[in-house]
Amino acid sequence: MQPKEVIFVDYSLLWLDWKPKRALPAYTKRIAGMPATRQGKAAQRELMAGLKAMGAETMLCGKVADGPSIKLTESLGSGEKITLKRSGDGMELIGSGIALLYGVFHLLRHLALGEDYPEWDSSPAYAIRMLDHWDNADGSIERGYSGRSFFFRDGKPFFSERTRDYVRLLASCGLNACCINNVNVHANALKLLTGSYQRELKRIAVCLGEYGVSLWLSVSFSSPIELGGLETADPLDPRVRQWWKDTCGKLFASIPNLAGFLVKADSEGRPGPHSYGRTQAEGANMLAEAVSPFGGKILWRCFVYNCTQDWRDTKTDRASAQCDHFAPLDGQFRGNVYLQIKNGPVDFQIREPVSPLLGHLEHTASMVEFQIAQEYTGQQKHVCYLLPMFREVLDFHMEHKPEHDTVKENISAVCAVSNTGDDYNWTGHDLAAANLFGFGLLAWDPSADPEEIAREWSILTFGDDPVVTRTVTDILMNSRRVYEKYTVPLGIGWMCVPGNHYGPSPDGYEYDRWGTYHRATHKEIGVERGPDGTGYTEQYSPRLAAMYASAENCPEELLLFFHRLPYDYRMKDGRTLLQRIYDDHFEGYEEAQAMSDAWNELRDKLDPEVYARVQDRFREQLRCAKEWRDVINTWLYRLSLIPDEKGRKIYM
Ligand code: GCV
Repeated sequence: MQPKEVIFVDYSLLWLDWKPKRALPAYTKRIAGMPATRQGKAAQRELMAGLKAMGAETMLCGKVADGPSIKLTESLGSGEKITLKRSGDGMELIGSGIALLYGVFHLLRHLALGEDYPEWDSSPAYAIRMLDHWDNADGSIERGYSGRSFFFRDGKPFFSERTRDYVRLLASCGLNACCINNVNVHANALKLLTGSYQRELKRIAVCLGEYGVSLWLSVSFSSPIELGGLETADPLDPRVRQWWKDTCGKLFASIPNLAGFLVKADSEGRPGPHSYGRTQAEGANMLAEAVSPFGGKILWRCFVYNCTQDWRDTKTDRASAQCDHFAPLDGQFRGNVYLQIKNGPVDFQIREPVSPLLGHLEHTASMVEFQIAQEYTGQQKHVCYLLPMFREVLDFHMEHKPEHDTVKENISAVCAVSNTGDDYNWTGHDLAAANLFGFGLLAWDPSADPEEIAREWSILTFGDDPVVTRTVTDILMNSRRVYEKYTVPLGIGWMCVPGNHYGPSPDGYEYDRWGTYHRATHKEIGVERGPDGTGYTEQYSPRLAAMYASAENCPEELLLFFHRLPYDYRMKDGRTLLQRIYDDHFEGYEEAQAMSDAWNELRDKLDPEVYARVQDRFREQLRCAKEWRDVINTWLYRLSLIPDEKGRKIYM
């Protein structure tokens, strides 16, 4: 007799690891309805498996059930809209196959949270809710902090059961698009466009499709040269246009569920239309035309700036670059181009103003790009829950129109740079999984409450002990402000170690080419961005421009983003600017200590391995927070020779 095969899953299932429930409503005993589509069938399978894991003795009943049941009513052609309604003593889910899947995950989540009849009538706010992987073909991940890629291995796309579980995780929080490779397209990844990896890509694509997740690829603008043997990638050259059309014809025919391309062009050394004297619109439109016969779309990144700036040049302001390049082109992009815009004007710092470009596109589809990979926010060694920041951005009024002028109403899609890898817990820090889960829920409903999301995530992940839930929710909700306090002050950003972006180095980027300067002297710090400075504030609507341009009216948390100020500048509460920075750093460290202590209190309430893993991360967070505190405070003291008013230790 063959030994029975045992399958070991060497990773956690995160919030999909349904816990047994003491009491479940009677309707969980029966599933009625017979979905016909692949996604509908996946919904039924997930429902069955989820209920069983919660301890229900569920059976499939065919079209109708005898007694209270969960009825899956598949209605074709209704998009992603889902209705969950109480029907007698049971529940009925009505929607297309994919909508049923979203509905099933909603039902399971709410049963796990203890709600008996979670009625829901919902459509997602955006048709594209996406994760962008910066995974390289060799399996490494640019800005990856949780292991290696599970999409690529040994230079090729790679499929495993983990791919399926990842896609389940995405669908369970409402995400429906995934770009699997890095926007910096290196040698091996170029070949994704050719027939070389068709079989592997197809497997991934089919698996994604079963859970309603479309596949996207990052492509290099100069592929016609690198792969096609042409001497140019000029978007107006007929040979280049034909090459893209032919390549797309073959690719879309062989990869089902391929939705389009993500493109980083003319950005940080990547090739793009500017090399040929063409505009960003001409570049994007050429690709848009090539994918259009297949219903494809082009996501065109707006991260275009001069990254070879001379630090002596005090006129060029990196923050202005995106608007300078893209605002004048509004209306010139084809209908299947989406401009992908980072949430802030610079680069995913812990505090930036909202990118003004998000208010300038009246006639062009746009999407906001967040980063849940914690590149500048503690690299998944520090806890930093980013949902409150994302909500601030989405709720921000751009004030160019009398109404419907918030970012969430202006954009057509959302994406985030993924924070996942092949670590056991997917995200390095166990608490970083809240960013993944939360981003999905917020992408579905941009009005979702970050605190409620944190609470739900905690219960689904750690169980429903109220002390654990309160503690974890508090840690998450405080974490961004704490991180901000002990790292970079008042919106000035950067000051991190060049290259890897972890830990303090206040002058690290100061004489470099990346355009991220603080220009601190013994008297003052910051770059003036009002009309008498770089003029960046003028990119906002008049009221916002005036508000940001005045140090007095500028929101204090952004004061040093917009202004160059003396250390003795008086803050609203009467403290000097410098004292506020000293205080923030001392307090930030203490508050990080308090978060770590709070976690330690949960020792007896959590799985010992999870507890220890997170405790380890807190140890590193505290070490690093102390480093930030002492380096920044000492550096400022050495420049200014102004001591801390409270006489705390600063090093000489
Ligand atoms: C993928 C920052 C990061 C880069 C990243 C780039 C981008 O500069 O440090 O690693 O490249 O942003 O968003 O394209």
